[in-house]
Amino acid sequence: MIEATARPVPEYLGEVERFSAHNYHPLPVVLDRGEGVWVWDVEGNRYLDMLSAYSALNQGHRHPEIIEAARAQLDRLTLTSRAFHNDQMGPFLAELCEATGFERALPMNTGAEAVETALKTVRKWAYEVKGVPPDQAEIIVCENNFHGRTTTIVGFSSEEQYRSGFGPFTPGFRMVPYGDADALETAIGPNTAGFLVEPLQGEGGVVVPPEGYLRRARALCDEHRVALMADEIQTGLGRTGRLFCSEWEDVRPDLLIVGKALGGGVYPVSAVIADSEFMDVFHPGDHGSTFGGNPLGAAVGRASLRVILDEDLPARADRLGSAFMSRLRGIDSPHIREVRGRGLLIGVVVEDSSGTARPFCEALKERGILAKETHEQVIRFAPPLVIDEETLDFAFEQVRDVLTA
Ligand code: PXG
Repeated sequence: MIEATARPVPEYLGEVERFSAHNYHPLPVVLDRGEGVWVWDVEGNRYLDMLSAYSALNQGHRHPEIIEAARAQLDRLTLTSRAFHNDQMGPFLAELCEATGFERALPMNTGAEAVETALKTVRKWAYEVKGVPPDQAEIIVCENNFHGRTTTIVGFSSEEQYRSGFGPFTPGFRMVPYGDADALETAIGPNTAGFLVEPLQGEGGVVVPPEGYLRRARALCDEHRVALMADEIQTGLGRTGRLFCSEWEDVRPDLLIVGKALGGGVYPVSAVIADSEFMDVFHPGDHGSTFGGNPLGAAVGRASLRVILDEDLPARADRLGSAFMSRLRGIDSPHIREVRGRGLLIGVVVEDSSGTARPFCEALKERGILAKETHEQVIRFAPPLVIDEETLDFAFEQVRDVLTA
């Protein structure tokens, strides 16, 4: 391996401060290597990655099979134009449909693009299939949602910071409280095209909706012919202890939106998956993406999906996550207000004098654990799903010591 010539940490931080837009506030750690659940900084310190790039690293850093698939594809063909076929996209989409039980899939790259694709699909379906009058389609979304950063998507965010300064926004969205099926029922009207929901809100602070919520939402969507869109970009592909979080309530959405871990931590790969009733609204030229379905992304997507299925990562997340969560619930600390989540997507709601979780994340970093607060007061623990018991024990001890110090 070629060792990078490491510079002092302040040089890296100063460079980013000087040349990067200031749209993030990262912990002051500079990483240069990763393997499995571990990452190393430029000084050679090792950390356990408990954030996993917001669940994009479910298979761990540089999973050998994914790296091998990427490498093999790099040596053959990386990008074609969608004006031609490539030999990877078809198998990728077939395997995705096979694994999820849907008829068709539309490949994109980032999560936000997949969400936008789902919104476009549902609007077009509303006009062409459901019969909503032109330009009248409405889409219902939830308070406290996170679906990405495009102007349309932040336009229906309830988070002031995500919206502020970015208007004017796309019309046609209506917001209801998350977890409240009665509010959803009230909001549905004759022009309602779709309902966009996270089966568990990740960015919103690891919020688990009340039992039965998704099932009732499914029933309401059926009753009123509304397309149910499940944003499983963060919750999908094993993270919550099921292949998809909607399975916790035996719900099959009309449109399944996936991203993040579909790229195995190697490459951005996302997709919207649905039956022909929805997907067949698209005709050549209606929608597209330069990179969506490219051979490198498709090869990486195939390997990423295969690893999740072959290693049964959903079952692993279920088993290890339940154990970790009950141990966290057993910590006697005045700082812990609540522990919540599913599988290996766990939020610890904390309270300290400063009112934020960041000091705890900084203390964890000193003990070799990388975690990040979401929504100021929630520490999210979401390690790669390939983590083992022993490493989780180590993580638990550090978390317990930091929260009881
Ligand atoms: N849906 C959900 C549920 C997500 O968590 C997206 C969509 C958007 O995916 P892309 O690939 O477009 O980022 C997410 C992303 C950030 C940030 O700083 C985003 C996420 C998590 C943490 C930070 O924008 N989740």
